[in-house]
Amino acid sequence: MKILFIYPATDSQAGFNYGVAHLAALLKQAGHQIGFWQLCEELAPLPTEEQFVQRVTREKPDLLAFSVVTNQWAYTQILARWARGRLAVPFVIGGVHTLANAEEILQTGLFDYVFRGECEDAFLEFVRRLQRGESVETVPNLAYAAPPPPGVDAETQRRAAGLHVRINPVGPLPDLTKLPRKDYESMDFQRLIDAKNGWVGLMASRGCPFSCTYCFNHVMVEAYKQDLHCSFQGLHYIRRFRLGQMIDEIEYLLKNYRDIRMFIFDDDLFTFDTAYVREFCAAYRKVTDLPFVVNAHVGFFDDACARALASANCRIVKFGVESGSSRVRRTILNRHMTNASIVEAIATVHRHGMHSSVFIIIGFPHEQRSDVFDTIRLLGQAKPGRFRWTYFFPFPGTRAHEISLAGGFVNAEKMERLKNFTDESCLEFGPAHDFLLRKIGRIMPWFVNAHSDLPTADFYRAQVAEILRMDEAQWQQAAGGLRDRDAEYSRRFCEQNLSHYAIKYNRFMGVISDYFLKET
Ligand code: B12
Ligand code: SF4
Repeated sequence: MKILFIYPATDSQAGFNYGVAHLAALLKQAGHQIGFWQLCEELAPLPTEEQFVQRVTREKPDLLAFSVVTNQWAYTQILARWARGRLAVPFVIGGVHTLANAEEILQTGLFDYVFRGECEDAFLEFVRRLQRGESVETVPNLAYAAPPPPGVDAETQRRAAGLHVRINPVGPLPDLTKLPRKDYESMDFQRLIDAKNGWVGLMASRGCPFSCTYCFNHVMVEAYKQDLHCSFQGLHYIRRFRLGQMIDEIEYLLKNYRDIRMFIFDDDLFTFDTAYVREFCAAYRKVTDLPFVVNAHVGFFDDACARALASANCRIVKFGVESGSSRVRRTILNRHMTNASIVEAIATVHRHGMHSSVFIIIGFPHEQRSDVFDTIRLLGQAKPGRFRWTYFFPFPGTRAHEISLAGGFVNAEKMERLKNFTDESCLEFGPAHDFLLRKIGRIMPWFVNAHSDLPTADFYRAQVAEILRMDEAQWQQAAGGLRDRDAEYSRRFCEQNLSHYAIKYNRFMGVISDYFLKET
């Protein structure tokens, strides 16, 4: 069979879809053909309706298979609507969005089959059964609409009473050590490497031991525990690829693709096991000296771990900090760590000569003005190499979504419309806090500089005071020019060799000048 994967990624950075690359590898191994189309402006202009329909019909797939995260759901429906009725093959959808939304997806009538969770085993079985003309009804992880009663067509039933949906339990999580290498060939991988300036993503593990309220991990764990009737331990949620698999993959990439400059390990928690980190780093050093990036956790990071990473040329260690308010972390996010441990983890990275990067979110439900300034003060004190900030976006199905709804913070229209979390918040707090968030969200590095002991702090304190004094009309006039002003101030301070954070690489990243001056 030919399976054409559609990966909508509009208004988003170009990224590698590991999930589909794994599915594709297994399907190919079983003799199927793969097509893959990533719809992302960074790679090519988005197609018109005619162009979309032409290409999907020209490829003559037997299955159209969408891979979807929540912020692509609105666009995915448009694509499916364009193709529906003009391509007489089953429409299948999988990806993180489906886990908590299978019923809603099926009720649109746009998809025949929904897959939930990690689908390596289940999707292969589904395709096998389809090919043999067997019933797919009992395939694990599958959700579908039951056939309407005789004499009623599905569309009539959907409009009248809603489809009757069946959601099968998920099967056990796939054993990563048995998976073949990802299918890079079908993903037009060189184009992705070039679009990402030589940065190549990898994952050495899946799963995370934490259950932060805004993250998909607790949704996955709950669904799997419920369907498989097991405990967290029994689930074996945290799984790793064999070291040999990882090293083979790195060697394969270096041999078959050009211009790779950096590996990024996208594991939720690369530093979960220090012994593994040491082992990995020793093996990595033997095959390449290319720099790499990992995600760590303040609670799983120490001197030994940092030393091992630095010895293998790890360049950047990333931490999810999210908020500098311990109240918000504890009561809204279910993240238990102290500000002192965050400062120490960042200092450890720097002591070992690496660059630190932290994720920051503003606009949490029940957030006060003082919480946002706690975050800014923490950044000013810890001085990470860079910080990436976004507005909070509570994904449906997560506890954070329930908290946001119960508090009456959600603007449903914005939630449906927003494809990224950097332009505006989909929560509403009242005019004063909303206005503050818009100001900080536009030019966060100035606030951090102003709350630091950097030599430029006084200058930025004056700029921040001016911004905080502005009323709506003054803000409207000034906001559009702030990023240019930031670049101009930064140029001036760089000439004088004075440390400061400035917006760099993308419009929601603050980077310390000591780092980007070395890079140029
Ligand atoms: C790497 C990564 C990225 C990469 C690549 C994205 C990608 N699709 O691979 C980049 C950096 C580009 C990225 C960007 C974003 N990401 Co991201 N990302 C991840 C991360 C860390 C790993 C994804 C992964 O590969 N997992 C492992 C694979 C095996 O799982 P999988 O992709 O879910 O695929 C399996 C199943 O879903 C299923 N499946 C998937 N597709 C299909 C299709 C079919 C037909 C079938 C049958 C099954 C199926 O089978 C797969 C194999 O088991 C996850 C967190 C995580 N640990 O999963 C977040 C995550 C997916 N990202 C998230 C978010 C929010 C984003 C951004 C919106 C961030 C932003 N602010 O811009 C963007 C949106 C990207 C877009 N497409 O628009 C959220 C999504 C939440 C949600 N409800 O949608 C996640 C879950 C993180 C989180 N903590 O909640 N991301
Ligand atoms: S630590 Fe990170 S990956 Fe793990 S549950 Fe929390 S947000 Fe998700």
